Amino acid sequence: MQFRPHSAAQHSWRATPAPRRAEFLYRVGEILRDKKRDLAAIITGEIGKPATEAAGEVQEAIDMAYYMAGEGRRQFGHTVPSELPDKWAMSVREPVGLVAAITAWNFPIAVPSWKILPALVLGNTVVWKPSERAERCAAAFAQVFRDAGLPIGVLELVTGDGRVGEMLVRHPDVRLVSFTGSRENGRRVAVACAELGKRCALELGGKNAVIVLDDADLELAVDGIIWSAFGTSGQRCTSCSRVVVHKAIRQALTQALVERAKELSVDEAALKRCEPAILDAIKAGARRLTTGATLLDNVTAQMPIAQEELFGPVCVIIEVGSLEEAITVNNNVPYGLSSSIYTQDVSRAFTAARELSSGIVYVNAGTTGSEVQLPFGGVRSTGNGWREAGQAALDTFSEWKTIYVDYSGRLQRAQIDR
Ligand code: UN1
Repeated sequence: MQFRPHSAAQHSWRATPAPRRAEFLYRVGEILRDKKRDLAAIITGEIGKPATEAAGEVQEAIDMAYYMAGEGRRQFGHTVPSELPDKWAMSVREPVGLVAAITAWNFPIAVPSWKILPALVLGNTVVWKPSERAERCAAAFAQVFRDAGLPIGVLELVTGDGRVGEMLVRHPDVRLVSFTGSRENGRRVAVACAELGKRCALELGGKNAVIVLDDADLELAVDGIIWSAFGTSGQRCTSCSRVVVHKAIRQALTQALVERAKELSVDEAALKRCEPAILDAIKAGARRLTTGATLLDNVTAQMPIAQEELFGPVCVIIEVGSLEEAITVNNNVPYGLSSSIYTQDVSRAFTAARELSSGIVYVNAGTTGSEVQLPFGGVRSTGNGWREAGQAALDTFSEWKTIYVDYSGRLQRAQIDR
């Protein structure tokens, strides 16, 4: 057994006023800001993320630290009128308890920050199991919390493979599992949590699409597609892996994308993992337009390459004849994380924003680039309803307690005494 939760730490952390807890988060934010370059270098060294993107990822953790620190003095509940005289009615947030955070390698600091920081400011204690591919990043991020003076036992780092994750999920003291990873593993976490009566919050994959309508600003669309499909070598859960383009501009867009994709270099190992799926697609009639940052056309919406997440620098081009068809193509995949539409027409933009079935919609921007102050997460197989970031994260990492205070000095019966 590698992990023994500190119940004393849990009690005293829970009893620490939230504004005091938040002071640790402000310090975490300051240390992250001061060490931004060093941490980015560790990310680059361990997982190969380009320096500017690694710095952006640390910035996302800084943003989350300050945002959630602010929640130390908010965490609003509701105070509402009672239906009875001389009776007070209100609700407050309480911690869930011990949170197991299980995270992937591709955002080894930002995504853990989405879990750890809200969990802590709400009074939970956390045990964190990072991906085995990002343990140096995890050690460096955990050190930031120690340097901020976080009391011993409030955040524990445990390392190891999936068996350690499974042990944490099943650990009797863990009340909430916050998991980012593959759909298969997420399903296993969900099944175990259902059996054990635990809350689990899942962030699984994506098969995100950029829709380009015939009235779009093509140059802008090309920039957005190239960045969101091939940035991070396509290894974001928000990466664009489908371009859904109106037939009137398919040729022009494809040509421009090919020109730009040819100039890029990508993570070869990630591409290699995608090769079998690319070959299958070619057998099924797809045409490979570029090697390296890989674009394929002659792809239909139902082909496996247009349905399953590859998590690499591969993007397919699907032709459609209308906005309605584009929306149907966008929505008919197992995942629903991030969708984007390029159009200059405000009616089509708002129609798409309403009809696209995904947790995040971008208008005239690619599928990546979420900010910490709004919810992050998706529908269907992408998640299970809970969200990270924004005010929504407060719901994920807390329980509501409703408190009634009757100061009438007599028996008052709700619903009956009227
Ligand atoms: C992820 O890929 O797991 O919107 C997170 C984005 C980033 C977060 C990605 N802010 O692409």
